Amino acid sequence: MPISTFRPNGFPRCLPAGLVRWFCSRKSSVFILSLIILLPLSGLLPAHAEGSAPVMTVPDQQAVPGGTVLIFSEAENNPIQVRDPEGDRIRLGIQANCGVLTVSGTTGIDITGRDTAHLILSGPEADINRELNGLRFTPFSSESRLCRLDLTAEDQTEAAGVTFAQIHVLFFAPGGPDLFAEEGKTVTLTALPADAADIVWRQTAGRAVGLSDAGAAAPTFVSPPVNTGFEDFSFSASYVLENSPAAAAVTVRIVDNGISSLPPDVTSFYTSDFLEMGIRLSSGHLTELSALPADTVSTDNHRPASLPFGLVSFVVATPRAGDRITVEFFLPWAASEDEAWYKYDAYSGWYPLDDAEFSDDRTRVRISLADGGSGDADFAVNGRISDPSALGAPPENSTAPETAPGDCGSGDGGGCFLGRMRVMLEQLGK
Ligand SMILES: [Ca+2]
Ligand SMILES: [Ca+2]
Ligand SMILES: [Ca+2]
Repeated sequence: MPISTFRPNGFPRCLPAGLVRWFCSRKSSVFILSLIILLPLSGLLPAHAEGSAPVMTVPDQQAVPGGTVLIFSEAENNPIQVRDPEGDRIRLGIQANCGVLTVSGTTGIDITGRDTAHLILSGPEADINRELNGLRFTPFSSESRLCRLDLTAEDQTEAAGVTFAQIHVLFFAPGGPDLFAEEGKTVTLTALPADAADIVWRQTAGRAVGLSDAGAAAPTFVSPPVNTGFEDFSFSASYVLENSPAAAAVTVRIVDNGISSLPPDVTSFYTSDFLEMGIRLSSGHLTELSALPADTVSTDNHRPASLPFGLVSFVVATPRAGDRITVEFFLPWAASEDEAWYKYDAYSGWYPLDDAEFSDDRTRVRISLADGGSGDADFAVNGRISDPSALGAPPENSTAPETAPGDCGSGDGGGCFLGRMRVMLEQLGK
């Protein structure tokens, strides 16, 4: 599973106090043009012709002390690069929502907006990449906040469309809390030594959040909705180490992810293509949440023709073992009439959830899941529901899967369920 907390650039992998272990999530990603994204803009963009649009490679989320200049470069291990498949001239735009951008200008290519929030570079691919290697981003203030860089790349020679990418930059106030995380992400509290025993975690400040397991060495929670810059959440743990009582404390600062259009009780997050989505539970609490790229599961077995928002994977702690809950997803845009909510498992392949309920405008969808029942990927009555699923369009020229979910048969002693779980978790990289 991608880990979604941040290790600030230049910080040691473990803080001196040993309270928190920082993780970095997966490295550079390539964000390919989405025709669906372009549809609303079709009147503004040139028609697709021969040739291909440029492709960008951007670093994963960045976390740096507020007020410092963030440099994107190969030396800093966070370069931004762009490539056109035909080697055509490129026009690259970068827009920042909370600071200014500049490049050295040594290549002599066309540059507009130096030292502003909207920088545009036009020229040959090699020169643009030379300018990007050392791109400087200076935030307006030293506050803790999440900033966004929106990138667009166009082929200047061919009318081949536009590629989009986005980089999140988490600026944090120096001397602040132990851990920073973005709203709508899985946060792991890793304050304790490996041989700690008799652990009891409790929350000491901030709005109440639910930990995955108050007796675990490294419990998780999903950062709740924040629409006011940031909020702090503090936790303490008592434990026994080598027969002696010990204690630890962690404060986590959750920073607004920039999504404020959803109701206040909806946990918002970005899909793997940076589309805005939300999730709300009828009861229980989220302890893990990940938005995964659509190709995380590559199997073709009844695969939907498209998975426009990628996969959403989450774990819910239910109030009681065996509980049934309703999970409501808030979609980036209205689902079309033929799209359905799909689940995947390695035995049945992809299958639509027949009881998924869409709102009248099809911008929301509700699914019902039971701990230990159909739709719970851990197949156990254990107070946790684990669910990877996605919005999808029906596969072309395909019949429905013959094996319905949860139909392993009553006499298989659980081996079928365990096999399904094992293969599916392997495929999801858990
Ligand atoms: Ca091209
Ligand atoms: Ca927000
Ligand atoms: Ca379960």
